[in-house]
Amino acid sequence: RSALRRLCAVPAVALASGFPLIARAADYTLKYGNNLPVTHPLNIRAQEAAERILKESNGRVNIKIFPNNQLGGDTDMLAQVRSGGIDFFTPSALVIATLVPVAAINAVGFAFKDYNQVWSAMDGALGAHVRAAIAQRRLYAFEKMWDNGFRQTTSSKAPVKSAADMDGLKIRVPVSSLPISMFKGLGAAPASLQFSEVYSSLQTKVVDAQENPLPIIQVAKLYEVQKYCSLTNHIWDGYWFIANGRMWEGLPQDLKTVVARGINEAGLAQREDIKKLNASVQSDLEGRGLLFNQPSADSFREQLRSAGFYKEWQGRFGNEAWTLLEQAVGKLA
Ligand code: X2X
Repeated sequence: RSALRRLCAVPAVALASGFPLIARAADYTLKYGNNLPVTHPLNIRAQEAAERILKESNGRVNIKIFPNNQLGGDTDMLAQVRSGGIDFFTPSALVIATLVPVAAINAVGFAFKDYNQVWSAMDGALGAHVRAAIAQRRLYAFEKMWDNGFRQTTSSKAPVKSAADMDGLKIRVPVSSLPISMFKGLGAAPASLQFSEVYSSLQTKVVDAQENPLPIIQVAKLYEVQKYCSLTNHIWDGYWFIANGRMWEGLPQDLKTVVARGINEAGLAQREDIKKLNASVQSDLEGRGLLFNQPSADSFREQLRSAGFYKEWQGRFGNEAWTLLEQAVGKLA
């Protein structure tokens, strides 16, 4: 044992004496898990952020990325970031809402009209309200949310042209109560599944439909197992970049500054990537065989109103959060 320890001590001694050939091990080796393929802009920008942070911290902070559900599905990663098994995670607002219910507020059906409304709300008072609620669970949410996008509906059966076409539709939704309630309100038969299960559940016809932003449909190759894409724009969804609270509190202030700057600025660049992608992704997916249609939002909104969806969720989120949402998007119900 002590011989082993002496052996291990050699590099440290060499380092202390300025031995130039041995790289300094990082003070903080931090694990970041996410649910998306490496080709998604979230992973491309996160990789850049990790490289920048390594450099600007002079090698002291080394963030290792585990993409594509390598560490388990969203439910597992949420548990791991709470326990400290991993240090960072990017849950969608829908996913972190299983722990912090008010986080689903940006996903209220047909609330946001466009990205101007989205970013002014999420970078402003509504986002601050959600971040404070996340902090209550001893998780630190970085200031800038990353973009997932406006969610669209795909199916192997038929296009969704109006709310009536949702009737009985077997559609996968994330593990989260808001989309379950919303799709039930629309008359569909939603099933909660983690993203790690989506491709195979569509392939084996456990479900016929799913809903996700176009960039995800592209990078996860969902066009291989779906035929129709209806541009329903029913939910705007984003990713909160969160850190384990104990890890974050223990990080020295100078490193907090480097890490937060790296992550927040990468998030802003990632928003731009999605914006650019949005201009070309539909024609790419058409080329891969998806058939598109663009239904009007009216019948969906009407159906949700008459099902009492908005009233119910106003009650569940509470008046403070609901007022912040309506200040950003106008009256909803
Ligand atoms: O699970 C999904 O559908 C995804 C990838 O959009 C989320 O992370 C919520």
